[in-house]
Amino acid sequence: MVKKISILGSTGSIGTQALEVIDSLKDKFEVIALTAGSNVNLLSCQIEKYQPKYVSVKNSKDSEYLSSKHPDVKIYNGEEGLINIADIKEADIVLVAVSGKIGLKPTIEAIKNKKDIALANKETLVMAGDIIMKLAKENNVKILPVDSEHSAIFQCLNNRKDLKHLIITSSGGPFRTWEEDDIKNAELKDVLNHPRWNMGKKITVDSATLMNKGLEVIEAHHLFDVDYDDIKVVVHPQSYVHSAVEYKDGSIIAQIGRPSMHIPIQYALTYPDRYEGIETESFDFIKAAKLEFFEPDYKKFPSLNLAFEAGIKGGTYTVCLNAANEEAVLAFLEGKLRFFDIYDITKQVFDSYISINNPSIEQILEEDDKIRKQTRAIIDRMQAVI
Ligand code: MN3
Repeated sequence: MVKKISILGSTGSIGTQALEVIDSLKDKFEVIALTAGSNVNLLSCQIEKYQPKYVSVKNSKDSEYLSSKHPDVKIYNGEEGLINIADIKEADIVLVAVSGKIGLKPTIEAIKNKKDIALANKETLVMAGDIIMKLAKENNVKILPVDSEHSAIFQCLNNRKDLKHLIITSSGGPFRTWEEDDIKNAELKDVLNHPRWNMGKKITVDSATLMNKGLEVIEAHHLFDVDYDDIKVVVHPQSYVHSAVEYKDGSIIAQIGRPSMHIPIQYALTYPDRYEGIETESFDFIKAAKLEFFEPDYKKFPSLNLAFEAGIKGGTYTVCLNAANEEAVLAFLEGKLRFFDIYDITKQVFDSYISINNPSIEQILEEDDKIRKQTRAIIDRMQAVI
């Protein structure tokens, strides 16, 4: 059977790698829709190559341009365009690979339309995990994780009722072996020099603070319905063990492989089947030789603790964590903040935050807006002082 796929965010890191996976499995997929932000040139090339029926871009000027270039394709724009794409009846699966809160509403729409979701967007579960998982259950929709750690757990977890722990691995990021004082003064180029994974800039900064791991803990809590007390983070610099589950009887099942995003992306798209795709070279246990595991250093990387705290507190605390952190990361990428300010500002906003219990999607988005404004105001005041 050919699976019809819509890709939200086709020009980003996950989107382009998903299309590489699809290239290697041509007879398995038909690309029905593509969406992108503002990378119109790449999107136009993708339209030519994959001939989707539907496309959406961020602004109307770009959609007019693309319509003139590709008159046979229905081209939408804006947030509404993304919702229209999520609504397409023909699609079997929707890959949500946009980054940021823009992914939230289209994901909900696609779930309501009973489309399986390959989920690469972190914000969806961090901001609205309770709502999303409940909706998926009601609509009998599968949420297939794309992130390597969650894909690993998904592959290992065949017996939820006898689960004891989730073990989420972390490479430790670029500062694993650095001294605390050196980390405080780390520069952008040090931060962007991730040892194992090649990713977008925002997530690379999050990997350096270990906030990325914290957000992944929150995602795992929702995806697999596991208490925070039963989620352990283990630093594993080689990144071969992508995560593991421990059962009541003491058995631990881990998913192991070379660090490549193609494998988890492919599994989310082809689930429950497996095919020979791009990554044909086997993992070599002998060459790998050494697998190391360490306890995370919560003192050097306090963001990880803050994420656990937000998750345990629940409500809109995770919305606060996510929004404040993202604004601080963006300011760091713009050269407005030092590396350690990212945590300090996030913590400051978080500590003064009052959460809403059982929020609606509208409330979540309102809180997100409010927290971002507040965070930016703090950052601007710091600029004024400097
Ligand atoms: Mn990950």
